[in-house]
Amino acid sequence: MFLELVGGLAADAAVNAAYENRSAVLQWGRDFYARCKDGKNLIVMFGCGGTGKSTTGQILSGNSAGNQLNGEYNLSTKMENWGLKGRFFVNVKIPPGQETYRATWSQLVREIIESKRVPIIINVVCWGMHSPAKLELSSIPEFSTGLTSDNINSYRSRRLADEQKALDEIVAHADLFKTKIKFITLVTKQDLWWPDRMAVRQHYQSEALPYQAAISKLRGLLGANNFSHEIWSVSYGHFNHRTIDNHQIFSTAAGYDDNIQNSHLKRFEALIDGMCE
Ligand SMILES: Nc1nc2c(ncn2[C@@H]2O[C@H](COP(=O)(O)OP(=O)(O)OP(=O)(O)O)[C@@H](O)[C@H]2O)c(=O)[nH]1
Ligand SMILES: [Mg+2]
Repeated sequence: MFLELVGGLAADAAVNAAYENRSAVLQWGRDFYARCKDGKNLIVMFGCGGTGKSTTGQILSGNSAGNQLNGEYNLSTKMENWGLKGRFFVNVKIPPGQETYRATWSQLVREIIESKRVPIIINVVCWGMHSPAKLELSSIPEFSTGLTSDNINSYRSRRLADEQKALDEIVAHADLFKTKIKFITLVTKQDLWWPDRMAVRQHYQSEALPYQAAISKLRGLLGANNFSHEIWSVSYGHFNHRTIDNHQIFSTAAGYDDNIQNSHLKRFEALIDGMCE
């Protein structure tokens, strides 16, 4: 789910020497889109609010004009559709993740079922480091007693539980899918959790824990021939997460640099490229 620091990364870093960060991320999206635009895929993204779906979608669809990658969180309230109106065959659909707006999820499941394209489902998670919507610290229940490391942990644990619930919702719809499903778990926000990456890997990859249990259930329901699962992680920048009254809940990790970021983006590109038909 991420590159080991020794060996491979240095090699990748050399390959990535030309990648200058922000514009490189956007260029990466444009390159991806240019290659995949004549394919037959429908890329759909699920996941909780504030995990990075819109950001991923804008980048993957090469649509960087409106996306300055400035770390601002404008939560989505409607389905976003980054396909260019029938001109291209890669269509990126992103329903909003906040629970109040999730009615569109069932609409999306219907579209997947009716689509003649091969669906790639990306479940976007971020180790519970969901962006706080534009809220003051005191209005977030976990922080009613202030910004302490215990409170940050409980904010994150609750969101990790929400990520699990969101995955369970997809699993609950599994019997409706009548097509092969390519499934990616994309863990965004490496820049925030990088020092804890072993714990992150454990959470999403351990067969003994609920995340993989749900993936196994999905595989069982769809049949191993109709389901593939890959897990990867990325970051789109170095964005601290703050409340509207400027309390910093999550900070970018010291030591997380552009080479790590670009190497992972490249591998993600290769992964999704390989899935696109
Ligand atoms: N630090 C960091 N922040 C990120 C990353 N990816 C996205 N973000 C930030 O996370 C916030 C939420 O991203 P969005 O893409 O809007 O999230 P979403 O999943 O579409 O959220 P909803 O629309 O509510 O469902 C934004 O402020 C992004 O800039 C990342 O890799 N690292
Ligand atoms: Mg969004």
